[in-house]
Amino acid sequence: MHDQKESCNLLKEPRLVVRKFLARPQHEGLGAIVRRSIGRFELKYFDPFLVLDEFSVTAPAGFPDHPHRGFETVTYMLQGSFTHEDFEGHKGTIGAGDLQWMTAGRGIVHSEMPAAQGTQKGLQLWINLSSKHKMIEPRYQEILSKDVAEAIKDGIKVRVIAGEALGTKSPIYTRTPTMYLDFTLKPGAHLQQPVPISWNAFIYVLEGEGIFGNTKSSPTAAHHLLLLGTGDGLEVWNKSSKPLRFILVGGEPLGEPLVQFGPFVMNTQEEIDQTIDDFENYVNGFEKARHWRSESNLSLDY
Ligand code: FJE
Ligand code: FE
Repeated sequence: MHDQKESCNLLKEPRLVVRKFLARPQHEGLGAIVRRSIGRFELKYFDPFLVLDEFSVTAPAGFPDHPHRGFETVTYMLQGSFTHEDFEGHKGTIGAGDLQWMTAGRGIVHSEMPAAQGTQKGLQLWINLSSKHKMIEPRYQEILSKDVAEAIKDGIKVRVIAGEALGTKSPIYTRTPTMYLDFTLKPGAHLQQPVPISWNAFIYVLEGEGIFGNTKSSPTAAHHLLLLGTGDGLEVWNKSSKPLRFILVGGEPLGEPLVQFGPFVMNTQEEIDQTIDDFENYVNGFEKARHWRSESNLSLDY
């Protein structure tokens, strides 16, 4: 093998950027600020992804008691810490670099509130579940920062939240097949990352500036979402003088009808009506919501 670095092309058909969005700050929850990229008016759904929020929250703001049904939420902390509590008594705090992969399935009611002074920052991604999995038992997968799979090579660092990169695998089980990679590229670094050909995939830039898809394209800065076209993977260059950090997320599209009512995501209007009924009557997975309020909610003095 000679001159492998230049001539070895891992990808046959690199994906190009087909749409670009800047996620501007908006209010959500109770006084919280989110930059919503997927899930906003112009991009209601990017199958199987329902919402991508980059959140920035300072106490007493937060996301007090609310339900979910029919999808998964993935919370990945970037700064500070958050406490979550649910109606089954599941409670915990996640800090910078930690990850909570929550399969809401048939129903979760929980609160998500700041656990520290200052500003808590992170990403929350909502992944849809297929019709046959919407009513499964709720499940949590939690990984502390020190246990997140990492690999470093040729100026590239990757934290493997889900899927596989640079020969390193995540232990997370993704009910809807998903990959979620947190990349940091040093100045001058060049990445080639395979992505399954039939999957939808996007980039969200966290820090610095990168060239995505085509070496001649213009740089993209933080808080931008890039939707990728078809192909077998992604090429990225850091031609700047600062580190570049972004997430690459891909998922197998479900190709099913979708009816969403806030935090309930089902396939038909009948199922949404049923869900509202279940929630209001504390049945079919919402039994424990009847007498439950989170500690954070109880301590609010009103
Ligand atoms: C929610 C309003 C909400 N983005 N990012 C309505 F704010 C929420 C919600 C969140 C959320 C929570 C965290 Cl920790 C981070 C978020 C929205 O909790 F689920 C509905 N239905
Ligand atoms: Fe929630």
